[in-house]
Amino acid sequence: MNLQEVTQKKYGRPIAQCTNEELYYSLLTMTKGMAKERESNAGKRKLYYISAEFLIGKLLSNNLINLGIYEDVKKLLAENGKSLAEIEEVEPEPSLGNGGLGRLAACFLDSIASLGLNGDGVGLNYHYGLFRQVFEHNLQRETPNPWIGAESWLTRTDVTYPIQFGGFTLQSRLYDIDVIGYDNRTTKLHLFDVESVDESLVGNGIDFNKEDIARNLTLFLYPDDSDDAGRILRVYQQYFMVSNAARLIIDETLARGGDLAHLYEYVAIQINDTHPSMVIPELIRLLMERGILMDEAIDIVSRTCAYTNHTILAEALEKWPMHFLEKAVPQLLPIIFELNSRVVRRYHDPSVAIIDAERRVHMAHMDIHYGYSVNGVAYLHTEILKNSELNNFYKLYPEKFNNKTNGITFRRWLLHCNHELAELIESLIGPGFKKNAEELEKLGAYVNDEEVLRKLLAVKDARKRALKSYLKETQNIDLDENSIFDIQVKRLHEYKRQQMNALYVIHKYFEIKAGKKPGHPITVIFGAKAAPAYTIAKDIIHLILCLQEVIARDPEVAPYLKVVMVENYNVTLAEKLIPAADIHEQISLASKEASGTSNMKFMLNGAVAIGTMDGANVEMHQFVGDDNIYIFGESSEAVIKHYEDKDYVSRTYYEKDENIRRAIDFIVSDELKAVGCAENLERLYNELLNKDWFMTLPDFAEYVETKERIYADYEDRMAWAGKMLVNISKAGFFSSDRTIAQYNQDIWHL
Ligand code: 26Q
Repeated sequence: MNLQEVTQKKYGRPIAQCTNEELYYSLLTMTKGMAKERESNAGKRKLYYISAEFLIGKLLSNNLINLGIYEDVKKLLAENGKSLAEIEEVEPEPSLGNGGLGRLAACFLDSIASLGLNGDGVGLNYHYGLFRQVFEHNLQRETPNPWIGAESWLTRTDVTYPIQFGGFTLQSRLYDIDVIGYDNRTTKLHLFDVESVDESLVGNGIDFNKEDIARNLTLFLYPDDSDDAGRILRVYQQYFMVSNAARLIIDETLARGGDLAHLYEYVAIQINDTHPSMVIPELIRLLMERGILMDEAIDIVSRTCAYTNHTILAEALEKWPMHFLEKAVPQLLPIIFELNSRVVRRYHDPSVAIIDAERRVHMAHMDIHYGYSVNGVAYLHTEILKNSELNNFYKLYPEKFNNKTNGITFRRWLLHCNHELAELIESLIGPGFKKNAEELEKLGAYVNDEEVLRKLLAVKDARKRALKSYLKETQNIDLDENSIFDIQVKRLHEYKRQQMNALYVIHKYFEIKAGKKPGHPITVIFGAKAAPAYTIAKDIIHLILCLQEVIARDPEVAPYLKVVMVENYNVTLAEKLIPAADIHEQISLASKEASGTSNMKFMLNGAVAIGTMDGANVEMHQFVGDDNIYIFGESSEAVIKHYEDKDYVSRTYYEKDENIRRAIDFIVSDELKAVGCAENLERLYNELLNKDWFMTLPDFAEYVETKERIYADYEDRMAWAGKMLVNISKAGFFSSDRTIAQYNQDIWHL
């Protein structure tokens, strides 16, 4: 059915007489119908990408692009006096992820479908997602983010399973979202829900009864750092996810004529971080229920499951207290004990045991022993896993370890979010890059072509103006489009060092007051959610919001320096911010950022990075060379050594460096306290002075120098445009199509 027919059937009106809302729901219906026609399940082995998070973003435009009808629909709407951009605004954004790991899973589904691979995603249908961030009194407050209306991208299915927990059973229900590949097949995102979920449980903010599992199980995604009360709920969620996944996998395999004794010939399971790790004992348990003996079940599952590690932060590696599992999933304990005793008997090494001396279950250890592949997400990250964090495991199973450097889908992060740039590229090198990202290399031929470079700068200016009007309309923020847009957007975490960027802002504030005016005005833009229980992260947000206010009110400084913190940073905002960036901040403490993926999105959109030798920045630097990226800071080896030697004392930097002292002291100045909360500001001041676990201060002086250099280089517009062009032309490697092709070649063998 075409759009005219759909609006007639649904609303009894032609397009021209429909509201934007009616048009959105009509396009939704039409797109779902077209997706259905492209479904296919070809291939013997099928991938199940299990993940607690799929940060999919809005789907309408992306689906229209991947169906190849975006331009036609846009034109048809325009002919009827309607704007596709306005219709897109009707779509709510689901927040089914925290950040990088969840967005990566969404990019991977797009590439799996676009490459025509046989694979689906499996996760949970959180009704309120993570949370919606609002700012009040320069503080973050959390509210629910509902996204499921009467009509949505979800399709209710007949699939339902009884899922047993300690003492009670819950009935599940599967909902599907179509994943439409670019000019290719449609695969599925399977989201399991619980039939008894009750949205009325949520009262003020995001508080709800944590004990009422039957009614709360799929209300919220647990944030990446959480209070204890909710931690056991996360265990219930994880088991619910993997038990449903395992049953679906068994049913689909049998329906396709496969036999469970050779499950690994029919199925590959990718475990996205340790959140789905209980699929290993659960699948063993279900196979044993179906008559397969323990030894064989363990062997089958070990040849089916592969594990991806996304972090080396010790506190983020999941270790569940035994009594949590005893309470929530007692049926898994005999299996986990058996898996552990086999490891203990074989290796006699407590450091590789699954259950430790404090009776905590190390999920990653289970994955490594009982999976056939362990991969990191960028070159440096995998090297650190092999040589330090997981070295004891690497020595046991060198053949299991492999690297798969992350990637992003160019459909969303170029074709959809930056039409102007995509058109310019196509006019220069033809449309081939849309299917084969490596063709972007051809842009290298234009690096000295002034006419092309001018056009590139014009595209950037257009995107900066577009961001200006969007932020004015949606958040009442005023931007100066003639200033340098210097952007840091990512989850708020001390290791990502937003606090270092904020200290630089303070430094610059003093410099401007002392008469040192920058060549161009500078706009420093932040976007970040902090986990609700992560106190220091929230204090850093508070600092940034207070700085925003103090600087905006200072007539001496405001014309030259502006701080902007956008509210509720999400995929939709990323799509507006990234194309408008001149400079992007990738300034994590070396060794701590596994990969980063926004770095790739900015690069593809012609922004220039200032960053440390961390995560995928290392590979970006290798591709673009010293002239096109601004690298600073201690090496990962040096950082790892500081932790080993425990020799870092932040106060010595404060005492010996005047700039640092002036900036840190300003956090607790009367100016800031006048707009902020003394308690929060003092806590942050003390943290930086007495602890600074993620070593902000040692890199600060070099960060300042590098910022001065990058801002100075921005003044030569032609040379800068050359850097933009080199970044775009070298971004092809970071396509998730490449990443997925490598997963398939080395791990999945579909
Ligand atoms: C763990 C225990 C209890 C509650 C929550 C969690 C939890 C939830 C989410 C732990 C970690 C996460 C998310 C991690 C994440 O997003 N990691 C990022 O993954 C990206 C994709 O590989 C990388 O690019 C980033 O470097 C990495 O930080």
